[in-house]
Amino acid sequence: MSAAVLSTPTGSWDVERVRRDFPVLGQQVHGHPLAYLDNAATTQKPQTVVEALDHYYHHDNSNVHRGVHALAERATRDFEGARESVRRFINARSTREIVFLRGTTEAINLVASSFGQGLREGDEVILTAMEHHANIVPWQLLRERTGIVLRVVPITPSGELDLDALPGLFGPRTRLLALTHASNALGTINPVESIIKAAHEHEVPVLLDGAQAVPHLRVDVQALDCDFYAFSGHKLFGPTGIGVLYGRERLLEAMPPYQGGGEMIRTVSFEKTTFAGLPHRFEAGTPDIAGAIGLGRAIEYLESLDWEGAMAHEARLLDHATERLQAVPGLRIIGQAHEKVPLVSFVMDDVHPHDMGTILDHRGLAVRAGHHCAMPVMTFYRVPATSRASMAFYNTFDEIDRLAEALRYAREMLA
Ligand code: C6P
Repeated sequence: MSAAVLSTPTGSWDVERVRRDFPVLGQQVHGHPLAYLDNAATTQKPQTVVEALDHYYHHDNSNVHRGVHALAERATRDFEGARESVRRFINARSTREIVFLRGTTEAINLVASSFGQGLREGDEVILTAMEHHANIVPWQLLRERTGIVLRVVPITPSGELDLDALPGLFGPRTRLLALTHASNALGTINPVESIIKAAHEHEVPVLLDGAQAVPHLRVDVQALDCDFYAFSGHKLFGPTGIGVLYGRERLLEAMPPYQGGGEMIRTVSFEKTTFAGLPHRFEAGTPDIAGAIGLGRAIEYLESLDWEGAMAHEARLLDHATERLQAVPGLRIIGQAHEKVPLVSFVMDDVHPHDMGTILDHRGLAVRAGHHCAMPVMTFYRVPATSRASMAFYNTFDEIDRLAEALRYAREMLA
């Protein structure tokens, strides 16, 4: 993360105090203290989130929007309260623009399926070469159904978007630009403000995949002026199974429902069904009530932190990790963008990332090995997989030092 993203240069982030909020971090793995460096896959949950889930199931468990009894009213109040927390967190104009779904994947599928119904053969959608499969495959499925054309912004060897190529990709049939705010495989933070501006000059709406951005950056959908923003609760210190699609109200209003069922209707007869208003029209069936409440609590927890201090700490962790890992013989960092979220993807000569992951695990270091659901990125760098250490504000410099030392050991063992 560069200084441009941060407003405090140093700060006094009390990492030990914050770690006490996450009891899971205190455990030993294979006889070593756990160093959890797989935060891009999923983040750990603070105690307060676990307590919110526990409280909900102990006291308030009920379906929402249906009952008139006390439990149903409490569940509905807290579920809708969580929606308001999400709205505030990303500064959406209205809770009508906040759709609860299972995660980023479902949010993008919703847009591809519903917004996609308005697309015709020959219409174009622009993606980038650094997308997660969640922002590729739904568009390919739409292509199979409708005959749309996909255009792809290439990437440069440093792992940044080749923005010189972007103007040439807009055309009279461009209907949407869908790109990641931050790459899960490279860490790159894309300059989305200028990209959105360029797209809007062509009257093209923009969807941002925010799965890796929301845990690390302040996201303000009005300031960004994006049209859709998708993210997952579990990467934001909340539960799995809950995610969010932000959609500009005018666009959501014009989109047909995604799934049919209860909750999303106003009236049903065999002749005709009318649909509920936003956002319920896109939330068919019983939602993940506990998950939404847990996400709301995660957001309240984040709001209680010194966010600038957290970001400054993450930036220092990234600098430290980059420096220490670069010094490991035979190690190559994949993704050296100027602006990055705190993750380092790397390969080591003659060592398969999966073997690497196993060695690290035996030293209590949790990293991810694989293609990270970003196979086009792997193809670009001509590697089958990478190892990836991804950090959060509760990680320590000592954990990074342990990682660097274990990598040297792994090289001696395996290379
Ligand atoms: N990336 C990772 O280890 P879901 O699974 O719906 O919560 O999120 C999908 C997704 C979409 N976009 C990006 C940029 C992502 O990083 C992810 C999830 C995890 O990198 C699991 S593959």
